[in-house]
Amino acid sequence: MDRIHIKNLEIFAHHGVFPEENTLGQKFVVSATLYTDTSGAGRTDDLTQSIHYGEVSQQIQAFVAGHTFQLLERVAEELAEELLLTVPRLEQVDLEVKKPWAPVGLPLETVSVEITRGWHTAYVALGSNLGEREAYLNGAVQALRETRGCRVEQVSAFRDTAPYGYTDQGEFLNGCLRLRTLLSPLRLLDRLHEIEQAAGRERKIHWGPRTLDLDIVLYDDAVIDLPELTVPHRDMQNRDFVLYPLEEIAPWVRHPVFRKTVAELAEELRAAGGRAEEG
Ligand code: A4P
Ligand code: MG
Repeated sequence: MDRIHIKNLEIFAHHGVFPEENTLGQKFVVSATLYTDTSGAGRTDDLTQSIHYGEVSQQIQAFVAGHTFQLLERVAEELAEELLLTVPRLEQVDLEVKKPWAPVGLPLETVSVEITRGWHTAYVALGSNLGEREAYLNGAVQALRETRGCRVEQVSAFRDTAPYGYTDQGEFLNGCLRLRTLLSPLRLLDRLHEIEQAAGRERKIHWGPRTLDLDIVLYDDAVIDLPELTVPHRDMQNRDFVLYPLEEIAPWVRHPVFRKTVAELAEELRAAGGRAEEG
């Protein structure tokens, strides 16, 4: 993607772990690379189709001078989030925060922290088969809309589905949504668990009845294999109640392991009779 650079912006501010740093202050030097599509502005000469580096420089200055944190890591993290939440068209940012006068007691040129943060696209499957099922699913969509760093872009229709796996339970209502998010996969999972808890979710029977189940189906092209998180969802290719709503909002998205589109996976499942057992 195209990039706009702001290099070595000097800012007097008060970050540091020593109390003297917080009172006296010192020089910080910030560099930012802003990722955005500049081609529209490139063709039209219209600044509103790009990012105004002057305004962003002012914003960086005001933010870094206007807060007091202990760690450079925190300065960088908070500043990246502020920029990504407020600067239109900003997809990703690389930030380096340098502290040339860091009180290290040795003749070094500078210390710095450098991070990359950006917007990601995740697909979340929603399910409920207890109580007011539709209200639980709508509540989850609303909770995600209200989550800082989350933008719900599209929600599929909700459909009734027969229980899969443990079949001695009521019908499910299932759907799927597309999310733009600043949250990492594990932070998104934590947030989904919080929303499930708030909906009165109790974990009793594996695959058993639940007021609300929220699963991360896809997260960018990420392939994640951790004890607490598997992405893409390990069984999505066998689940009509995941694939069909997903197909409605993202038929062209490609499974990063099978290298097939969602529409292709859905077609294969239909050809196999609509539902397979866990593979
Ligand atoms: N976990 C791992 N990967 C993920 C992921 N991609 N997204 C971990 C979300 N969580 C993930 O899940 C257990 C643990 O899986 C989580 O703590 C998380 O760390 P859980 O929701 O606590 O327990 P569960 O739901 O009973 O087990 P499981 O295996 O997640 O069940 P599923 O796969 O969610 O299936 N039939 C129909 N028609 N519709 C349904 O929605 N859902 C299920 C539950 C069964 N049958 C169904 C439906
Ligand atoms: Mg689950």
